[in-house]
Amino acid sequence: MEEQPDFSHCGMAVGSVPGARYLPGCLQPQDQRRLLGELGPVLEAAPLYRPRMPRSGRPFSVRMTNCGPLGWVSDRSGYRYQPTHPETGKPWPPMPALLLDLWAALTGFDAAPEACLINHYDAKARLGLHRDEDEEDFSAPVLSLSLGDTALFRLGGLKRKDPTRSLRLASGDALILGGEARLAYHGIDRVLTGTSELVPGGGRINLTLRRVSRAG
Ligand code: MD3
Ligand code: FE
Repeated sequence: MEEQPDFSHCGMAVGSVPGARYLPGCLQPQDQRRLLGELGPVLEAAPLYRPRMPRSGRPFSVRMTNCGPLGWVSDRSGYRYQPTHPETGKPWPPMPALLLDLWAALTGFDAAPEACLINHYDAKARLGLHRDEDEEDFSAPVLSLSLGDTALFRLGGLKRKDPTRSLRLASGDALILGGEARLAYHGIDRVLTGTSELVPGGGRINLTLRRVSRAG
């Protein structure tokens, strides 16, 4: 395999728990366009759909899809990872090589990500405060990449009632959640529409790369 640059030491600490690293402007506009271009065929093979909340069946305001061997889904029966798209029944498309390279370069983690959740936010979309805890392995970090409109992101602590801080996630920003921050509460309060021209039709796309099963 080709030698990858190592950025795994970069990024500024954010929030009250150690292990969260924020890399504003990590992706240059040209990299952002390239990444969006690689998402085109992914979104064609695995269209964005609207998940539903467990039990209530209430629809999410965010539309989602996945790439990689596993995808995160939510429906009336709960949250889980599965190898197929819930509406097409087809396997999730593979993760673009660029994403695998960014994971290696930014996290330095020695096993490949298994799931890339693709979230699409329009003007009305929000994501309530939650923890990412449906994975089997919390020793791997989570990598988030933002494209398009800026989001008001909230990062808290390990308990729901811990103080939170607000951060603007703009197009090209990366966030790495490792260590204790892996289980920190977080959410998207809202998206500032019209702040980017990148995504056709407007809005924000967030990519969340995760390991699901125990590595090695
Ligand atoms: C902090 N997505 O898909 S990304 C999610 O912008 C999710 O779409 C948001 O939260 C989005 O689960 C936030 C930033 C993020 C991702 C994972 C985290 C922050 C995190 C895991 C632990 C702590
Ligand atoms: Fe999350």
